[in-house]
Amino acid sequence: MGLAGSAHSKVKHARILLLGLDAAGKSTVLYKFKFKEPFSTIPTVGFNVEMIQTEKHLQLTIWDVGGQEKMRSFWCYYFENTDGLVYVVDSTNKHTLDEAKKQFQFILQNELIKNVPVVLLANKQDLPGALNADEITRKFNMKKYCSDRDWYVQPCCAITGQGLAEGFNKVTEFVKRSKDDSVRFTKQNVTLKTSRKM
Ligand SMILES: Nc1nc2c(ncn2[C@@H]2O[C@H](COP(=O)(O)OP(=O)(O)OP(=O)(O)O)[C@@H](O)[C@H]2O)c(=O)[nH]1
Ligand SMILES: [Mg+2]
Repeated sequence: MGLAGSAHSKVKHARILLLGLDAAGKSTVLYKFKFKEPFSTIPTVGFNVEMIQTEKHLQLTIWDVGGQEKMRSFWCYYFENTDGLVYVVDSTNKHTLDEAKKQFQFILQNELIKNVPVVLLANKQDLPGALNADEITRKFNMKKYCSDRDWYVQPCCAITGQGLAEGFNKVTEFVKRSKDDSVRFTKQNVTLKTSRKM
């Protein structure tokens, strides 16, 4: 895990995976955040990918993978080298929340996603009956299932764009922190190895 960058550019790149069940609002999130304009979507077959610069020196490559049932078995092919996971849920749909939780926990168990920071977007907050961030946190058992990583639950509305900047700022902060930690860890390892030789 880490940020990629070229020797000639100061801009680092992080790979962000945008997952969630079909109709959770992933593509609406992606295009509203990128273009700041209303966007009408169709169900994603395969994936969409967009690059968005969230900071002067950091570019996120965001992979939005279709969430229909037949697509979910392909999610794992996108896991490698992921720096941050953004998981989108339809906070109003009581019928699909259990399945959304099951799929979420299944993703977290994958070795390739181990320790990858998570932002859960509690989407569709504009609709009546939407569970709020606290309710989603409890429903998804975040404290237990994300105890090995940075995590955050951000309420949002992909139609108006409310909450999206906050959600992606959080993932940016987490990714940068995990990069700093991995550099520190590498340096520590080098020091340990060097001191063992002496
Ligand atoms: N009211 C409301 N509708 C939303 C919101 N976000 C998305 N939608 C609607 O939800 C529907 C599905 O949105 P998509 O972005 O296509 O969902 P998706 O998660 O990309 O779905 P797949 O591509 O099938 O995995 C669309 O009709 C959107 O307009 C929201 O915050 N509020
Ligand atoms: Mg889509």
